[in-house]
Amino acid sequence: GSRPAYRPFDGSTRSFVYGLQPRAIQGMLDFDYSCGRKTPSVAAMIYPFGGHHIQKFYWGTKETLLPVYTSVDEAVAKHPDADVVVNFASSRSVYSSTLDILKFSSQIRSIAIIAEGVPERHARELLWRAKEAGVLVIGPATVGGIKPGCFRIGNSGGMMDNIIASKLYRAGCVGYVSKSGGMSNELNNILSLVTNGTYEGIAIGGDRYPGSTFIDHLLRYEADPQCKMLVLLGEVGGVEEYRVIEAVKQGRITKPIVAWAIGTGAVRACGGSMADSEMETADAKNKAMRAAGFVVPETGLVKKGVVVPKAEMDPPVIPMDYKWAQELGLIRKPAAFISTISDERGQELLYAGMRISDVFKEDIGLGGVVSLLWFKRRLPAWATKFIEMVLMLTADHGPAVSGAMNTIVASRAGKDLISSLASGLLTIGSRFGGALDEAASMFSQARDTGLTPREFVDNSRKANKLISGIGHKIKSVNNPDLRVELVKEYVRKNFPSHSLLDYALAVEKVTTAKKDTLILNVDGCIAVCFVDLLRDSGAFTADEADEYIKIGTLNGLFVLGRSIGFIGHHLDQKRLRAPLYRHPADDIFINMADVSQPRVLGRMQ
Ligand code: Q5B
Repeated sequence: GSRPAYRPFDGSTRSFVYGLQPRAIQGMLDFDYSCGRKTPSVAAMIYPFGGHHIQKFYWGTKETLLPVYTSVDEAVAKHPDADVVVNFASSRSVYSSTLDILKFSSQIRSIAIIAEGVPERHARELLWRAKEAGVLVIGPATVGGIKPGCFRIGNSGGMMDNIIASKLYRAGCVGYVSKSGGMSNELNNILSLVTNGTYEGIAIGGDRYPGSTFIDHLLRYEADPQCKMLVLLGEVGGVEEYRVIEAVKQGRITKPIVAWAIGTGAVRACGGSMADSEMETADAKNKAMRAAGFVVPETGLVKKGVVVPKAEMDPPVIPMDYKWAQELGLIRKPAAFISTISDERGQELLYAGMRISDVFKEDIGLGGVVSLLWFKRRLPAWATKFIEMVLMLTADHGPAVSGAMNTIVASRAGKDLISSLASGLLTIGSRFGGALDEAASMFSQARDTGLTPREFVDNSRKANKLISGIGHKIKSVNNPDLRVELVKEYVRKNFPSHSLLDYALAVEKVTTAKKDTLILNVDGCIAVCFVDLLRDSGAFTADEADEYIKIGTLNGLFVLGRSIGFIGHHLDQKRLRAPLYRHPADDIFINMADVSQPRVLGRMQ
């Protein structure tokens, strides 16, 4: 790249993020936007699983797309301008992925390794290989670092409000290096208060073998003319601070340097922060650094003219994330959906307010569940039993009915359960199985308007309208449908009233007198009984009863019941390994006009 070696990140740095880390990437993009960058610092993601795809992110108030590649190879080939990888691979896969990335060291010049718990053996080998290839490694076990106004590694710098408060959207003049990312946030804050802010900050990570150490970064800052002052935040454990002291003594570091080793009360801390000897204690380091002249110069750098104060600029406003704003109670929005029947958000699933455990404790049965989810109320036992009876009665009526046929044909065409079931269900309609709602409405209207059964039949005939719920292809007065008999028997015995059923049976008397197949069929019988239930159970108002008929509830009974049978037919065909069905051509009368010659309309002879 065009950047000098001492400046691995600047305002045009582009990177790859290894691993699926949408939150971290959004954080990097928000940072970029606040810096006034014209292009996002993340060029693409690399994730070996799930195939090549695209993910959406915010870019300020708008949205932008980032590709996800499955290999470093592809990413590098597609984005020759990217020279940094932020590697979020886990401690298990970080070794192999970093080796993979190092293969492209002619393009990738820096790698940040975020994973904690990388085996020391792996860390040391990676470190050695990176050094061979001349690649800068930051980490493992670090958030990475931040270059204000230019580039942010992953989550470095914390939340956006932190970034804005510490003015990290624009460069200051202080380069620092620390171990932990948490302490970096504190340093960013302090530097924004007592200096013109951070020029660059790197957290080298807490492991015993970091890819780069204090001295590596401080020497870069020393070489970088835009960095005017150095800060070192050391820790108890390790001897890296002494290498910095050496460099100051040798005159390799000449810029003013402020340093402190934290942990003066400790001999042991986390990760690499382990004091193995007297030299490694924080006290010893602080003493040595003081002796080497690490102090804040009395005369400020501004006075000396080393730092020329610049006018402050306001960063562009980054919109707050919707979820966050909502959590803070800053915004409200009308919900796009309303739902009133069930709720799974709490500890226990609720059906119309009833806990699922109570559904079983009180043994409300399938009829009880239907009454909760369809009618949002508990119905009396005679009613829920009736619902169950309907589901059982309508569960199947042999393979020859149109819906079962379609299920079977679809199943034999190789379709799956859902497709075959749907194929059967889509056959349910005004002639087959789906006549309940219309039957309920026709019979109740006729009765409510005071028509006698005969007048109702005559009026329908005059209007050329078939009465829904009347007629059957097979069943007749002489071959009665036993399902209908069972329903009638149950209703007569258990319902508080069955006036519409009685009216429908009077209608049946009239129609069967004309033709013995014009019986009150299973759809019609269930429908009129359900109207009796809705109207006279005491559980519904008259308006509610009418509404349930209008919104198509009753066909739901047949659909739900018959789904049991259609699924059975599908499984049956699969079990039988039934081959593809093709209807015999001799069973289809084909009558086709010959239209092979062009026909001219309206030509005068
Ligand atoms: N006529 C059911 O027709 C069927 C009349 C009528 C007045 C009527 C027919 C009909 C209304 C819809 C209905 C549910 C198509 C049926 C079900 C579930 C199932 C199925 C299974 C299962 C039967 C012959 C003569 C004609 C017609 C007159 C017919 N229906 N008049 N009101 N409703 N009903 N569907 O046998 O003078 O000769 O011209 O549409 O309730 O689907 O098991 O199969 O569980 O799966 O083909 O039980 O009734 O009779 O159409 O040749 O009519 O009777 O006008 O008079 P068919 P068509 P005309 S239960």
